[in-house]
Amino acid sequence: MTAVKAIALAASLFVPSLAAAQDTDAILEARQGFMSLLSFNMGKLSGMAKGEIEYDAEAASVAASNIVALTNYDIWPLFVEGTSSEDLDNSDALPAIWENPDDFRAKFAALREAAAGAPATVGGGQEALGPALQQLGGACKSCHDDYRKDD
Ligand code: ASC
Repeated sequence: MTAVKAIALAASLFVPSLAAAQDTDAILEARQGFMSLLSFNMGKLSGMAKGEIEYDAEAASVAASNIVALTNYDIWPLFVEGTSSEDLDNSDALPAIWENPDDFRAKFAALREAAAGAPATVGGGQEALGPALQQLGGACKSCHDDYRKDD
């Protein structure tokens, strides 16, 4: 092995622990896209709850089912170390996520539990939306309070 190769190999051993610069953009894009999908479906439900969107039982159930599907997505690979709000300007993910990974995962699991019954509930009439949204929004907020940087 030449000295140059040895140095390159030694250097490469340090790289895998951090997201490569090239990957970071893709990770953030996917992570923020995931959050946008959650928010988009929450927005449908809250629009109907407020009367800004006409209530439609089927559309409400679809939005809630989409939230269920999203909560079954394994988001942990999107939370790669080196992508916190202290590492990147365009990240709102607080470093606390990586300091308390079990709690972070438990809070996402709580959203999954809150969402589980929602498709049936929100199909039951416009008045069912408020309580369902309180449950879902409460789970969103409890995680954001600890792990998302304030705007
Ligand atoms: C949403 C959304 C959030 C949560 C949060 C709940 O619809 O985009 O981030 O609900 O506002 O408190």
